[in-house]
Amino acid sequence: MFCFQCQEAAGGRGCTIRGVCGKNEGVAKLQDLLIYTLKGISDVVVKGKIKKDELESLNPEMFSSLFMTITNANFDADAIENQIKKMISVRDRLKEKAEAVDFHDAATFQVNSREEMLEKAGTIGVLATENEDIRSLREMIIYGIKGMAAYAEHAKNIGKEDPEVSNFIYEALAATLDDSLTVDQLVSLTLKTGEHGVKVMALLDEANTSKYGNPEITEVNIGVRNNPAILVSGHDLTDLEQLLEQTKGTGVDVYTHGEMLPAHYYPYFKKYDNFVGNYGNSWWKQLSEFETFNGPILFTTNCIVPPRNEDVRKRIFTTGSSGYPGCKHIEADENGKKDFSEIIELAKTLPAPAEIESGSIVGGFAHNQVMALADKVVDAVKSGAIKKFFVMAGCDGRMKSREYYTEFAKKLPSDTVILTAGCAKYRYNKLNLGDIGGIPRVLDAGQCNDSYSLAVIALKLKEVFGLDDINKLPIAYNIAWYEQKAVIVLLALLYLGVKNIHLGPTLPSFLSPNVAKVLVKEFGISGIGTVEEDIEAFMG
Ligand code: SF4
Ligand code: SF3
Repeated sequence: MFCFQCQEAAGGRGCTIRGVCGKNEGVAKLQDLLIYTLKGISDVVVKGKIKKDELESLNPEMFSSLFMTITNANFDADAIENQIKKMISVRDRLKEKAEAVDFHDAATFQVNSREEMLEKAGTIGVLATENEDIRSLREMIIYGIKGMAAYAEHAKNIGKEDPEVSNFIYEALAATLDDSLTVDQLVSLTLKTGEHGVKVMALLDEANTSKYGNPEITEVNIGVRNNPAILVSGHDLTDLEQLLEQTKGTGVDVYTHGEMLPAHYYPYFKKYDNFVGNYGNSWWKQLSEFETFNGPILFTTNCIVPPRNEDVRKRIFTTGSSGYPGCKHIEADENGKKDFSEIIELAKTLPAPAEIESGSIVGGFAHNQVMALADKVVDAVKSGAIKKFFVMAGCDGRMKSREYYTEFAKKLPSDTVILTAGCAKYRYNKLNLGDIGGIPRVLDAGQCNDSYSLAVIALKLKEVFGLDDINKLPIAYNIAWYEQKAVIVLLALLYLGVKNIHLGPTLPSFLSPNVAKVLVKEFGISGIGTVEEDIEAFMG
């Protein structure tokens, strides 16, 4: 196996024996083959000039296949094998409708058993592209596409689609098979990926807010009540909605974990009085936090940490693109309905969660809420009460070096405000950093996809201050990344023209030295240094 798609890639180079994430060689190879199959489908769609309406039923399968290969989303070899088989048969049916052309091997290969799949996978992985710059760009595009597909899937679950996004996914995946493309062409495709990243985040924002209302300032309880309860993790709000509907009046409470925290900011979910609060912290703390939670856990997406404790494993359920061997997977019916009764029944037999924290945290600063405070914010900037905003969106992770972000937040001058989104926030959202004239110093917009809100806020401020360049705003970007959704967020920011982003805790292993040079030269991207030096440089 060879995988270097996330920030925790072994030795900063790539995982070769087993993933640091816990992914074993078989799963890694099957994921590679699934991606290869999707490239083959894209080859058929693009070269075979498949009509757009043929793609309607294919799009959601593409999204969920891509999503299954995101870091920490799906560890279930059987589920991935089944998806490969399904996508190969989809591919072959599609070929019958295609105008006859020469298709790539990805569109024609056949495998009849797990063994044949693993053998084939050994020949088509990341390292099959020999030129390291081409490999770097191809992979960066593919990782961006994975993040894009995840967001497209959430939007689709709410009934929103953007054909430009789905069409681009085929176009870009097919391009990663094209040996005639030059480095320059792939660089421009990378930016085009960012352009579609903006589109998909806008789409998901529209989907979420049209269905669940605009996030608003909300105090979220981080303590517990004395009822049996279910913990829901991941990013999918439609799963949460169904779970809340089904637990209503059952005496079973629902808590969020990790990236589901921002669900509390939406007006729609406030009507459920069994929707109690957020339990615990970011994804990587789940091993201990699931133990003390006591009740069942529902994963709607990444990030899953392989459970070590048998008792906890028995309480874990997955749905959507997530999966873990030995954990029950809840499928949707043809109308998207999911039956969570087994989880609810299990919850009733288990003790209430043990308290690990108490009090509350505040969030809900997505674009609409911040715009409602715009006068206040603009005045604070004009009067000098706020000197600078720091966008510290992105992911959290296990590495010790991420303590940098807590220290950074603590040491920032008191006339600065942190704008955050994604699970990166857990590094500083409980520090009590105070407020500036009633504006909290940590403004959480929501999930990683709500980084879109931070971009909207920046563009709005640019307008208000009458600036011709987004980079003239008093906003600095110090972003933490882990998995591929952060890749699409980053590419989206680059597309929007944001310069001088600091990216940490380490730069991606998938950047070849030459590709890294392009990012430094064209966009001013850099890594992180020490907290003191970085703050000085940012404030100077
Ligand atoms: Fe390694 Fe990350 Fe790939 Fe897992 S996803 S195998 S940790 S590079
Ligand atoms: Fe977090 Fe996995 Fe990236 Fe969605 S939940 S930001 S790491």
